[in-house]
Amino acid sequence: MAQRAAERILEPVWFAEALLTPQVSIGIARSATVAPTNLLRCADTAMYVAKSRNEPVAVYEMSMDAGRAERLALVADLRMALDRSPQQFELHYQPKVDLATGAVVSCEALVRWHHPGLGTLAPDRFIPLAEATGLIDQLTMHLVTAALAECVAWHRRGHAVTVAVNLSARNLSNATVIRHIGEAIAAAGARPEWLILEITESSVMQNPEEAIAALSRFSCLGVCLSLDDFGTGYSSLSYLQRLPVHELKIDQSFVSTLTGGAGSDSDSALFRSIITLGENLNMRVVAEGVETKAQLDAVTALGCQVGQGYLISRPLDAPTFHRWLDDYTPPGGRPHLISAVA
Ligand code: G
Ligand code: G
Ligand code: MN
Repeated sequence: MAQRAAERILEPVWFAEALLTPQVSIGIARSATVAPTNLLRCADTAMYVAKSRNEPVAVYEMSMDAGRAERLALVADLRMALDRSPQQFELHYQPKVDLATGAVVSCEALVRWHHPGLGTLAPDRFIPLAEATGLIDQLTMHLVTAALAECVAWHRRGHAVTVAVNLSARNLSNATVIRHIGEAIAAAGARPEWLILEITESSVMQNPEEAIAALSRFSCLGVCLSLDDFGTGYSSLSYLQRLPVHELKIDQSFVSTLTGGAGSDSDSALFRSIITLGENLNMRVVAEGVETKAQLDAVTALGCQVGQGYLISRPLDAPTFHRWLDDYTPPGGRPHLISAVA
């Protein structure tokens, strides 16, 4: 029955001139194997397993509870770390350079969690949990404060480098986050335009009207807004025009297909179109995930203004990034960065 229901739900439907393809996950628990008071909880667990397996239906088994217990323990640790030892969350910084001059203009702050028992966890291990439990607001506010403190230190050392922090879709629906960020900028002695907030295109498009309203309030603070993973989130172009966004970050999947020989293939046609779109909407265009010299030359030749990626540097911890900035050879000393425009 569940299979049949799933097949029916998965059929595409027309709605307001758009063809929608629904997704469905069904969890089943059977009273033969589960106590009546636990039926709903176990069906819920099975439903999440179905989701994670990308299958429409899953039937509860006892082994599924192992993952659930682990998840609950991690949420408890997350809550505790945020309240008592936020220093467990560490930001790494990855530079973004001006492609015409080679100058470092900004960097993206990327969080890691040094978990006391599990070692260092990447963001995809705990950001989704923080989002699902509402802890993401507290985490984001902590990280913005930490990133601003670093940014002020770079400016004191003579490096005019801005800092970008990633926001989750959920952060947009909490007015407290906006107020806190305004206060954090003032408390750090930073200028609002030193802070860039990155939000993925797909999370903006989850609820564009709400996103436009929230981003407008952020924009009033004077911070810079950046549309992350651009090209993968199916933006409606009319919304894009209304978004108070200053920067488009072209998703790295577009950059990785550029193999040099710019202008010859359809990949660079897409890339060029996004750059033209950015120009016409008065947005700065950043290429993410630049890994090779050929990609760097290609994105520069295609008119992209800013580049970020392993070729320039991997994300670095704060002291290493500080030294990297001090040692970075100024433009001209990095001819490979400007070869493509010469
Ligand atoms: O850091 P990594 O290099 O593995 O980043 C993986 C993903 O995690 C990226 O898509 C990045 O946007 C996201 N991410 C990293 N740090 C943060 C953060 O502080 N907040 C949110 N919401 N996402 C983050
Ligand atoms: O989604 P977001 O754009 O915030 O993600 C940044 C992510 O991309 C981080 O996980 C970061 O470590 C990763 N990243 C940064 N530069 C490169 C690169 O040159 N190549 C690849 N494959 N990943 C990169
Ligand atoms: Mn990002």
